[in-house]
Amino acid sequence: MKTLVFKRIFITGAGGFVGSHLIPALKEAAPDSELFLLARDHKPGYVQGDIADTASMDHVLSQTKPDLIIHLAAQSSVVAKAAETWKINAGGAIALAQAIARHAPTATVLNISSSEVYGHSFLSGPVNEETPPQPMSVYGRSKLASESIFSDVLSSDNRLIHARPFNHTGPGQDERFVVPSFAARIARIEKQPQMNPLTVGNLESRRDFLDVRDVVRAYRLLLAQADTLPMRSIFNICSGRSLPIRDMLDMLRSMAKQPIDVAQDPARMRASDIPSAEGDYSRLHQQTGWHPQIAFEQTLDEMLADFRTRLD
Ligand code: A2R
Repeated sequence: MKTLVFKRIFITGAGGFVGSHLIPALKEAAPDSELFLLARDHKPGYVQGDIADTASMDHVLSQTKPDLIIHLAAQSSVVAKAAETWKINAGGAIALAQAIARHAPTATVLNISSSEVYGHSFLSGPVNEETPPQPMSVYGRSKLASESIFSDVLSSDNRLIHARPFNHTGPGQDERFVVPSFAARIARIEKQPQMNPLTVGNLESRRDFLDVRDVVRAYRLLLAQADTLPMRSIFNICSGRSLPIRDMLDMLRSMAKQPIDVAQDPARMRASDIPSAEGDYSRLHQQTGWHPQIAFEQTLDEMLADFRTRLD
């Protein structure tokens, strides 16, 4: 894959789930570049800063002067408090965009948004980048706001790419999310059969699942071609098909070392506002040739193996 031309790369949210897969990929794609990894707390090897703090971002950007910013930091949980989600996702976009416009006015910016911006539009079928966003969650609304903030606040010489990844998962994701939640609990039942059955909520929703490593490869391909993109662009990153949560669970159950029973938990039963979320990634494919490469069975198998290892 093409080497990246950027020399000073600043990554927010570097210590999160996606960051843990992206940083090694960046080290390979840009072996001679300097990476500045932002973390909220003091940690060795990281630049400390609070994304939602204007002074903090101004200071950090004035010191690092990157030519590429990858903005992963977010309140990524859909169940977090509304004010906190707005503060980090929209407030963070303002603080970061302002600092970039001031200290890195010609840098390229990859803003990681979300498929959640489409919301209600999913009810009409697969969405592409021309589909009007109609977010139905605080998270989705805050991510859509972040897109507008970057577009408005950055300098016109900042090339800006908005990525809209769909549900991505893989080894290392924490149990707040549905796939690792099932995988982790199946690994526990294997160890402690008395924990059978697995309690579940609504399994009928369909989601467009991707392996995080395919998503990271899409980011890398977009960055490799950044100079050919318009100054403002948006890309869906998705598999192009939706899978019922029930099928995902059945795939995991078929990989388990013992029979896994399933019981519905009324406390977890919520009718989904979005019965099916499916995306169209034609634009990304036309631009970069990207297709998802990792079969979902492999993702699930590796996640189960990862939780088994952690339990050992
Ligand atoms: O809380 P920390 O120190 O672990 O850092 C998290 C970071 N973050 C912040 N960094 C600086 N200042 C803040 N106020 C702040 N709040 C959060 O964002 C963490 O490293 C990162 C989020 O990581 P995850 O929750 O694991 O998200 P994931 O799955 O890596 O998603 C990456 C992006 C996000 O924009 C999602 O909304 C999107 O992909 O799907």
